[in-house]
Amino acid sequence: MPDAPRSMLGELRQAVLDGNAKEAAAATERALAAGVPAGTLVDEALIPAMDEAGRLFESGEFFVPELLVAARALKASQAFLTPLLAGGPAMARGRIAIGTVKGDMHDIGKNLVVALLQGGGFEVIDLGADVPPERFVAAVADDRADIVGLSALLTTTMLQMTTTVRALEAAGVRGSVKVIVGGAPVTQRFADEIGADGYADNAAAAVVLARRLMDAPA
Ligand code: B1M
Repeated sequence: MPDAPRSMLGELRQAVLDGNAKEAAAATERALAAGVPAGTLVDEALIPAMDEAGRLFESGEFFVPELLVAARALKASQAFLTPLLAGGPAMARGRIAIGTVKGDMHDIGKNLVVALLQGGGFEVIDLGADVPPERFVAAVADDRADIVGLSALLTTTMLQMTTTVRALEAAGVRGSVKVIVGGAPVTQRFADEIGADGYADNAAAAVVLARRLMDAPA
């Protein structure tokens, strides 16, 4: 990549880390105008910025307020990128209800998954963050979702994935829906243990997985 776009990625990364929403939006607009693809801005500026914020949090240099303003700056950038990422063909590949599980407020990664699923031709019901199991059940029973997507970023809230799968079983709708799971602490092994139909470790892989599950017999 030429030097100018590379330095633009650095500017965006820094604006997010500084929690400067105005500069994050401006840096995003500059980079897009210079032809840097939206996906590159996500992969090489936004995700590394949040990884760095996580490292600074662990080392005691960042506290929750710094994480919050960094997340707000990231969302200022994401507002420009989401329509570009979601701009794929509307092919109605299937209906996916997705949310971050109960007790978990982290929604940046989930929002990326939503954008790429929309770009991949899925109809997405975005349930938001801190979603109780009964809301996922209703998305299947009432809104007839083909797939339920569960995101979790905390080792503690991963357990809500188990609770949600059990709630789908108890409501008698587990057989009519595929369940996919993801989020930083989640693994394929955990997905297998809780009886999920699939695990994806990033947003692009979630789209591939959802397509594969829609093609598979129920
Ligand atoms: Co929090 N937080 N946080 N946090 N936070 C983490 C997750 C943590 C790892 C930081 C750390 O200690 N290093 C740590 C968790 C430790 C653990 O449980 N193992 C942590 C903690 C401890 C906490 C609090 C408890 C802090 C406190 O209050 N003392 C608190 C909990 C609040 C709650 O949820 N109840 C808390 C709060 C927050 C903020 C609100 C301040 C903010 C979130 C803002 C928001 O999301 N709106 C925040 C942030 C920003 C982070 C870090 C720094 C960044 C997370 C992020 O957005 N990553 C994070 C450290 C880190 O991850 N490096 C951290 C970027 C994002 C693109 O990646 O979400 O992993 P990710 O999504 C990826 C994949 O995982 C995957 O695709 C995405 C894109 O590729 N994916 C899926 C995600 N969902 C998927 C679903 C799928 C498939 C793939 O299918 C359905």
